[in-house]
Amino acid sequence: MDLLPTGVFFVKGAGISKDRLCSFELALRDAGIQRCNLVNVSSIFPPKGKVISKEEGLKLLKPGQITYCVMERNETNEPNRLISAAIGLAIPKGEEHYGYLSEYHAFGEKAEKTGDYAEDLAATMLATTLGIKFDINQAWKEREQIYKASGHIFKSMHICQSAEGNKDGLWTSIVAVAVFVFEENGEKSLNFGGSFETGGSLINNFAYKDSKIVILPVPYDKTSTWLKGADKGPNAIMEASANLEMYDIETDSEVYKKGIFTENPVKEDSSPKDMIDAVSKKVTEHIKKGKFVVTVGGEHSVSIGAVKSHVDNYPKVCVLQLDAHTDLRDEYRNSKLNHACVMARIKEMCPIVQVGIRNMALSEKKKIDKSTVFFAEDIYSKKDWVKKVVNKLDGNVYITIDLDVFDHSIMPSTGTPEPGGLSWYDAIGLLKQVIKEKNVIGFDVVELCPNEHNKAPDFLAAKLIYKLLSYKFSDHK
Ligand SMILES: [Mn+2]
Repeated sequence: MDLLPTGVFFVKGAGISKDRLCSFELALRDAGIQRCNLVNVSSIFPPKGKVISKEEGLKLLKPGQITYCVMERNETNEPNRLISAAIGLAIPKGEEHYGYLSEYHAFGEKAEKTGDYAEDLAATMLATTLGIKFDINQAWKEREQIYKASGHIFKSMHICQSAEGNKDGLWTSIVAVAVFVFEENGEKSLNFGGSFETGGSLINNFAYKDSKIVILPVPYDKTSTWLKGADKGPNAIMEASANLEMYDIETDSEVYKKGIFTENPVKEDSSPKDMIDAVSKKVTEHIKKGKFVVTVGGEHSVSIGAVKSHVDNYPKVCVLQLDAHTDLRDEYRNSKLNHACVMARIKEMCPIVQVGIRNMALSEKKKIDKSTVFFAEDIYSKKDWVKKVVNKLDGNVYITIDLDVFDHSIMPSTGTPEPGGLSWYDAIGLLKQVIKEKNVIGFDVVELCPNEHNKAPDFLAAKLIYKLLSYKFSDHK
């Protein structure tokens, strides 16, 4: 069982009763967590953890669930006695290091003071583990500036509940709680086989700085035109990747040793444009740090952002598209950013070569450049097509793979399955040659629409990614 929390949310509450226990229960009710079996744990904020809203967090809890939390409580039956309880949090920059939570309670102290104290505790604990130099005798507000200026601490915060003892001497209880959550969807890391063997948990085996390769999941599916479900693609590929052998026979290599780091998924989905901008921003960030980025969709429109980053950061880029469809419509369903328009947008940025095409509209026929389109039926009947494709590619090559390029017999899990597609060996034969002869600078794999009763296509997608990385990064050519 993987018990690495993906984040926390904060709640607080107060309750009054003639019984001490009842007042505590009422405080939990006020906080909204009375339905769970709460387990107090010590106070580490996990690497890559996120702070989510109370509303989001409460939705994840089921009645009776064993729920891990860091809780501080306080109580009194002395009339008018001021009580407070707080939880502080300090999160480091970067995703490798853990952060700290802290519990603190006080009597006769206002909420703000108690809250600041708890936050100070958490930040100072974190500062000591990060080696930040500071003077413990300085006031919190001054040290807060030093911590933040160090560039190591991303954020600190606190939550505090205070109350005055009931004037008639009833018990007054208060709680401040950080509740840990374990989100299943899209939160686990793609690990391509690594950490199950050693620890059983799905965390990155390699620190970001030691990783040559970054996997960026983008579980986006807002513009699909037929079957929905591409948003589940990245997670299905992640699950399948855990079953890969890390040794690749053909290249006699273990490419994971170059370091494969899986990013948190890009979840921006307010509009296609916002999603594309968010992808582009993330990919650029990694390219600038010298990483080779693999973007995992999601539907095909996620590629627009990924291609843009590569075009912006590399000279003379050309895109090799493997797809059943040309995706060259200028506009579809009132959107220029629909997944049916992806290549029209990419073509505005750089030259393209299209492979595996076998379904298009008459309007698209006018848009294709016959010299750079390789229809599936031509591939089926010709022997030297791989060479011809490679010869059309000029400059740095970015590859976008819509999984519906594969024949629907081996890849039925796409939003728009098509008969007559490429076999596994057709596809990897081409890709191997392209990677051997050209400088491939990045790629994406999109449009997996998983079917829970057939895992083979999920595995195909995971293996395809690993295979391409093996071709790219092994010395065996
Ligand atoms: Mn497509």
